[in-house]
Amino acid sequence: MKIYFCGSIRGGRDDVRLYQKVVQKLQKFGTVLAEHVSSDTLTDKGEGSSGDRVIHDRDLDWLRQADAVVAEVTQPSLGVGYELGHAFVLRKRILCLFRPSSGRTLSAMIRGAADGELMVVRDYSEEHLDQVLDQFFKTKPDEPL
Ligand code: 6K6
Repeated sequence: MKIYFCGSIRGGRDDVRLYQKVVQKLQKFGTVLAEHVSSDTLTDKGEGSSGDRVIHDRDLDWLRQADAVVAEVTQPSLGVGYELGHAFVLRKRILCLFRPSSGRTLSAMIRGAADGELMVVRDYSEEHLDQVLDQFFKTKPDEPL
């Protein structure tokens, strides 16, 4: 199973420690694409040796290859929203993880897209991460969560 992970880069790196935790836990379920999102050294400038076009094309290519997409959506990010829109149109299985304890309100365009089957939005707290991931990956797309 290939899992594409999305998390904020230029939207802000406040949650990078949590992204590392999510990516580490996702490795139990398959190969994680876009592991660099959890990189310690990557700042909110999101600069690498390659240009933005190369990053965009490579990430979309990985997204197309993925069987499932997991996004930590608490920190708002244009890039994550864009990736989720693509994943939705490609009919990928999507899990969006949102922490209400942040005091934020998730975009209606993400929460409103959830159907509980292909696109799932889970409000969670960090201590329940294992349960939320176990439940998503053990459930088949046509079984309600
Ligand atoms: C170089 C080395 C590591 O990272 C870089 C350069 N930046 C990016 N590399 C890879 N993916 C990126 C980069 N910038 C954005 N993305 C993609 O968009 C990721 O897959 C994230 O899920 C999402 C973050 O978007 P912004 O708008 O928060 O940057």
